[in-house]
Amino acid sequence: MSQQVITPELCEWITEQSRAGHASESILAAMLGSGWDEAIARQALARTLGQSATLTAPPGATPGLPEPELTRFAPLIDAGDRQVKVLMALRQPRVIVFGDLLSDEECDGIVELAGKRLARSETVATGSEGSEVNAARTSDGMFFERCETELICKIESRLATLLRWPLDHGEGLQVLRYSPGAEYQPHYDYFDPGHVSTPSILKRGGQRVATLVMYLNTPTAGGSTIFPDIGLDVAPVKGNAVFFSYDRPHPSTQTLHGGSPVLEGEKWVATKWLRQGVFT
Ligand code: PD2
Ligand code: ZN
Repeated sequence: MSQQVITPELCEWITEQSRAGHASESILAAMLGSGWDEAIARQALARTLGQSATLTAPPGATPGLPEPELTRFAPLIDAGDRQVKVLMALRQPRVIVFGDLLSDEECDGIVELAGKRLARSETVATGSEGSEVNAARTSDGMFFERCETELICKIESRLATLLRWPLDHGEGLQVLRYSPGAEYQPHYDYFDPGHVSTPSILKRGGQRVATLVMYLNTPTAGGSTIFPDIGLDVAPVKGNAVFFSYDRPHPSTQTLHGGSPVLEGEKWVATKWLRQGVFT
């Protein structure tokens, strides 16, 4: 097949298959058998049947979600090499604010390492594959490789213990620097199941299922992490972090969040995104 287009007839056929009781994976298999490109087929499924059609976990995915041990709600959690404070925990959506997750020296060490490699942040391109500079995200950023340095590796091991999620299910740490006026407008961190580039992104460990934003400094004013659906503002405080998880790539998770404009001083954060399976 050359130019493959998602027509109303195709969507109707998918709906019929689904009504007849075929699982989305079998419909996908039938489409691949007829010569459809996998990315387009998955997009057509997502568009017709909704996000749940593309929720299939990759082979070897860890069941459940990252989640710290909070059953006793002790004020401190043992994260292996550090006792981490629990400052706030919301069940639905799951949002937890941690205190003292990183020491001042660790924050300064990450800023020092990342500072030399910053470039204007990009987001997934709106209509095509790849990434692009976006007015909604006016920070500068960079990515570390997983376990790129001893410091990064030590922190990633701590996060794996704290969140009870394997280290190799995490993307490399992303560091962002916001100058005064910079912001990150509200968005979801999961990959949009209807976006053209999502099928290829999902090959590297499946969907994102949780986010941890760690604050590497305390801006003088502004820069809180906001959750508009639930009216929550998290103050950026050096060494603290906000964690949230999402069990499906859908707005009903209420995980819309953003970085409000920095009013005075700079804001530095390190973000760890966790995937369903091994991130390659
Ligand atoms: O810097 C933040 O507060 C922030 C807000 C929203 C970071 C992210 N998203 C992110 O890194 O995904
Ligand atoms: Zn985000």
